[in-house]
Amino acid sequence: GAPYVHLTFCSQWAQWLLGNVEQRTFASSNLKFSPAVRRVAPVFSRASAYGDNVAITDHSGSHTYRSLYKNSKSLAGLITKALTCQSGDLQGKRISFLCANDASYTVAQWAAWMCGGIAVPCTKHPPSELEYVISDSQSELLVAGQPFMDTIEPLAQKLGLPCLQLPTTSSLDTLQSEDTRMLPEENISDWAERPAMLIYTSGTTGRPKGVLHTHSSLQAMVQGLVSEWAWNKDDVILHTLPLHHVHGIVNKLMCPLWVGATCVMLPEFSAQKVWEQLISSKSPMVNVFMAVPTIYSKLIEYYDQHFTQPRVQDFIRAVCKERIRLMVSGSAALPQPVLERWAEITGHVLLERYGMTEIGMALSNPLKGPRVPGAVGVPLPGVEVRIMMTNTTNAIIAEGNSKGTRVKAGLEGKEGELLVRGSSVFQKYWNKPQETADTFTEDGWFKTGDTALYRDGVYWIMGRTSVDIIKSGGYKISALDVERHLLAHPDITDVAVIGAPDPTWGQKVTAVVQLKKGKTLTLSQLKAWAREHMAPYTIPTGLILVEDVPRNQMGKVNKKDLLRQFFPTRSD
Ligand code: MLC
Ligand code: AMP
Repeated sequence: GAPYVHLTFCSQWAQWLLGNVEQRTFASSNLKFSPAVRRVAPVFSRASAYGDNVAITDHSGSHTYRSLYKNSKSLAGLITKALTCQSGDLQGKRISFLCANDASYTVAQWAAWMCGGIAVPCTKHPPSELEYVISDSQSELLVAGQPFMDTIEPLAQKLGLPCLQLPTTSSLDTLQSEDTRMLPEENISDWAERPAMLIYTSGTTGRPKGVLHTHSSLQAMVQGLVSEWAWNKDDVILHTLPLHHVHGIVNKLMCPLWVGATCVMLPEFSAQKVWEQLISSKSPMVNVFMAVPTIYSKLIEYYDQHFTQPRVQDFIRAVCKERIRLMVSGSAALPQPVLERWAEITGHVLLERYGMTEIGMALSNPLKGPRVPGAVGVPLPGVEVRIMMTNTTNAIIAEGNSKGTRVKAGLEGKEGELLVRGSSVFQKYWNKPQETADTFTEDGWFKTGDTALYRDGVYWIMGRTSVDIIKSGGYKISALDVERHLLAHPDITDVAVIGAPDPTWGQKVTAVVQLKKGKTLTLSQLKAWAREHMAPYTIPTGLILVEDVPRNQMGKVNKKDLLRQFFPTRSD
């Protein structure tokens, strides 16, 4: 099987390395991956082949590929009309859209692409945060799905932008009665390098950055997963993730739509609804599921509370085992107790994989073959990875692709920064040339900021290199951005935000706060204030009041010390 081949390959490379002098660089080796030339075309161009197959089911019913396509095309016509674009090709103009987790989201996304625009997916954030995304992306038109017109319309007015309202999801077909003569997408053939989507992501510094993916990089992400995880038209995936990040957009929506499969969309995550869908015998029956570790924890919690009878437990295990072909975890480290309990409950060893907004999915455990608990497998097709020493020598510890990995002699198991290169890597941060340049090496490798190691034939993610990046519930959160928000609170003088370890959430956004003299603040008061200003998942769920936030002579907080002080581990 594959793991054996992989090991053999590694040992050959190890021998090669042992027999070579230190100065021989990897760059001069023969490891470069040359992906086959691909025809690039957006996912909607495949819809006609799937005609009346059900693409999406949501709260409003079923939506076929044909209806999604036609409705998107009509909306594309309306967009070009609203922007008085005679050619029908918006040439990369940004279209921001806010839709519920249902078929309207895909219609808005496809429409933006059909008229040559860049799709900017927004989510239910407070108006100030939405305004930031719309302004930063220099969007020229807004699309509001139901029920978000009340949120989007005032922003459109404030920013002087046209705004289109979608009909309710059950009446999306009424779009087709509009006069839409411009049918732009048929005139576009140069999809490959066309920019396709801006996804906003937090970094260590500043406000969230727009990550620009081209149609080519999106297609590379999709095709890598379709081939490795054997997506096919009979698959039915249950979708419960937010639609402004790659996990929800690419892995769980674009992949099924690429192959003509069905996506069952829930409006939001609910442990009860997910269990109902997983074991329901109503068609379409779910056979693929993907989620962040927090969701698996919450599903286990629900199971332990509600499915206490052995007969019910046997039934659940039998149904999951028989019907479901693939269950995936990603976006944050999967704790081993969660993996083990999930295997007991459902009979499925979760397939853990590693990815990032800027690169899509990079590393994955195998669909078939042993999945190593705690590891994230090996590179996906088309992805090259390196582990680099983070000290000044910048030496390569390991380098690999889907065919194998070689490790520098004596350095197996040594930690370093993970670098990624390949066709799924993003093009640039929107309007941020310096940040873009800083995040790539001179020879084009993307620096992930994750610490990794390679051991026993697989890669392991050991955490972030920066303490200022927090992962909670699978969301990436910038501690500095949270601090920036909290400093605007009238009673807060100083603050340091840390990610406290948490078994369910991965990390908890915890604010260490110094108040103005004579002021008091409770966590619930802080949360209530923050709801007006901050994205919900960035709001602190822990508050520690201190006399002074400890700062060194340079004015810096040592967050590792703070973490040790307030959340000591057994090794401290
Ligand atoms: C939130 N709460 C916490 C908490 N975080 N409590 C303790 N500790 C924490 N860390 C509280 C909230 O304040 C709230 O309380 C209550 O828990 C419910 O919060 P919620 O956010 O409404 O929870 P829920 O709706 O259940 O959502 C949980 C979730 C969601 C896991 C479904 O976080 C989610 O969808 N995460 C997925 C993110 C994602 O898609 N990431 C992918 C990024 S792409 P109160 O008091 O306010 O009710 C990427 C690349 C890749 O990473 O590799 O995939
Ligand atoms: P985002 O920027 O929101 O796309 O989040 C990407 C980050 O999530 C990565 O840089 C990792 O830190 C983290 N991540 C994703 N998958 C995993 C995983 N399987 N194990 C550990 N961390 C992960």
